[in-house]
Amino acid sequence: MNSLITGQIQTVIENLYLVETSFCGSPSLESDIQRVRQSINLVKGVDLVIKQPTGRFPAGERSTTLDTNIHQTREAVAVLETIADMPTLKQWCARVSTVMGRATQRVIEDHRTAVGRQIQGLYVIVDPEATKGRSVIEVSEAALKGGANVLQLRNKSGASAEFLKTAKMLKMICDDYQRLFICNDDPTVAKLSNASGLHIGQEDLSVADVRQILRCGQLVGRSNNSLHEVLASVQHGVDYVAVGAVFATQTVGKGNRRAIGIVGVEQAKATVSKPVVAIGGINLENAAQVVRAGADAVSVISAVTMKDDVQSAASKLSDVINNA
Ligand code: TZP
Ligand code: MG
Repeated sequence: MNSLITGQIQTVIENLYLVETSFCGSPSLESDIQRVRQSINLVKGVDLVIKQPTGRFPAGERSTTLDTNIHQTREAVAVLETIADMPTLKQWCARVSTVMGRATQRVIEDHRTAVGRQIQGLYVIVDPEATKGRSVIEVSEAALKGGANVLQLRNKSGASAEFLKTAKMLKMICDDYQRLFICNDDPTVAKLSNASGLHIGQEDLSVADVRQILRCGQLVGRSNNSLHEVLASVQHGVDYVAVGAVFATQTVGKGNRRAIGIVGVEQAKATVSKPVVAIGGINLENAAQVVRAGADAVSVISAVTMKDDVQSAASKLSDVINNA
């Protein structure tokens, strides 16, 4: 066997080993990687002494290292597939590719779960129709200063070029504050602005459709007005569920939205493991009971963006939410 092939196999094996030892909490994937790595010894004509790197990575570096090692494994396999002419070696490459596909999927899911954990506390939606004539940027920045953890841009009437421009600015501002920026409705704007996620409603494109447009690490959240809708959203693979209207509201044309009440929040929280965002008619007076009902995040429009002092309103509300 020529030394180029031997070298590539060695690279694949070493990277497989690093991927395997970096995966914690996924025993089945770990053992599948180990099996495919060890099975190189069964490939006819391959006779090499496998040197194994030793040691695990510090926890903090694990995810970036894992990404790199998966990428390097896939690249080395691609080279090997091109230069190897032995059928059994080609079959081994195909098995490595399959396992690395699963590893990639797992890394993406872990990443979205970690970002999803930041869907908590005060979640402010900024809609140019509900800012009392002030700019979306000004209102958003005040909400962030006041303690909003998540900011969503909602724009039902503006042109998409303007929507994208504002989304890009808000993403930069949210990055400065280390908060999540979520884009409403439009997966293309969410993708181009590199938003942390996209929020869709029941009548928007499906979760599967928007995932085809979004970057793989971006979250998808969806609005739900019943437990049935919540379950369907989770089934379709959303990263968080919004439930509401909790209380009746007149904001942004939601006057006809059925009020699900505190019990609707409790039911959602008891049923799903994804973060639950409560929305609709929530204010300083009722926010604590919404949190006690299990909401991970409390989403509001008028209780923050329609107030004269947006920062102070956000600050008081986030205090209530965080202390509930
Ligand atoms: N979805 C369900 S209720 C609602 C949306 C967008 C409006 C929330 O606004 P407010 O002022 O917090 O009740
Ligand atoms: Mg929508």
